[in-house]
Amino acid sequence: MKRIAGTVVLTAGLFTLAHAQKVASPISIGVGIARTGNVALLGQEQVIGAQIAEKLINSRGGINGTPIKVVLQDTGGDENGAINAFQTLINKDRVVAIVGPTLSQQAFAADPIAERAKVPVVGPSNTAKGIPQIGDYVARVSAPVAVVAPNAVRQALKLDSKIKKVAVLYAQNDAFSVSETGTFQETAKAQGLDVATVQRFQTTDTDFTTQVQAVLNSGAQLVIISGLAADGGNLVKQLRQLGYKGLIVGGNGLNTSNMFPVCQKLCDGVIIAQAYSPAEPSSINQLFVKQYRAQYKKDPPQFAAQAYAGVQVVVEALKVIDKKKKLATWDLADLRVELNRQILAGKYNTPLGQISFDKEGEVVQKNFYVAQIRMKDAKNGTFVYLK
Ligand code: 1QQ
Repeated sequence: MKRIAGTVVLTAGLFTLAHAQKVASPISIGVGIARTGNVALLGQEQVIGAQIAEKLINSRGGINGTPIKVVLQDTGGDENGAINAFQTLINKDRVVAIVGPTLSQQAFAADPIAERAKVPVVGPSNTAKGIPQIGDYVARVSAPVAVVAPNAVRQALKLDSKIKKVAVLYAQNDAFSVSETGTFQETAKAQGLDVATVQRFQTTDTDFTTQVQAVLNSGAQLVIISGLAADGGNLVKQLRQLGYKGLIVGGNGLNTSNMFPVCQKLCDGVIIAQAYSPAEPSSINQLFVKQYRAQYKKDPPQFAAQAYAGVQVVVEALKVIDKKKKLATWDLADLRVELNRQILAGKYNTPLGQISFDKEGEVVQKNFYVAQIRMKDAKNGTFVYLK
């Protein structure tokens, strides 16, 4: 309580509505991803995926006739940004669930906020080990690096069976990169390769001369990078500029054409495993591809497809709940709890193919792929899917 000019003024907090909050139409689904900073190189594709989902789902009747609204909050690239975005989505926007954040590094900080508030989180791109185990309310549609990343190494060996020595580099300040390099190093050893050097860097680094020199000195015939798009792109560029000629495997953080302006023509040849293929024949994927192509004149990338799948999973779970008891009659807190249960129980035909979740919220997905970057010129390139 404050006293102003002799009058008692109650602080705003005391006026907070004590009665339960109902669920409003349109149904608000939170999307908390990076729209600014370097991590937006990855997050931009997620915004597109979520927006296409909103449009397509509403054009097909929303949730049994009730439209959805995708509420975007920018997480920026760090933990605090993700925590703030999650708090806004939960308390101010009052979303039923959150699709986000962009990085595992952010998920380990922000997901516990949603967990405590009992708000379901569907990770659209968090691939580090341990994400679903953050809590009961945390699931992901992004297959873990432990499953996805080995495919890229096996593909590199298919392209060049003479590879014996590999150099591994990773961003030591990023949880996903640390997790992914663990998988890459185990895979290399399991394939009988000699890990000749392991080099560390920061996602904020721009100069990689020391690391590249170590790679060149090691005599590596394959370089494997776990980092994010800006640092990863610069590292690829400097490897080539300083004379490295062998194959390069990039991890999931390099999995975007938004890296092309960084390494330009020198991006050519980078091999990256994929949890999505535009060629996936399901009708929902073909619809998604059509929408994406109509707007962007190219095939959709993995991060857009995964964000689409994240929104879709929430919507389909809501449809099931709504059929039993109309969403408008639910208490928001109760609906969030029921929605979490239903998300984990369902099977979904998504652009990623058919997916479901195990009881911890880990995605169960069948098909994985490997693509190689092909640059036409300094600006334009494509991800060519390999057999
Ligand atoms: C993670 C990732 C990122 C590179 C995706 C954007 O896989 O942080 O888990």
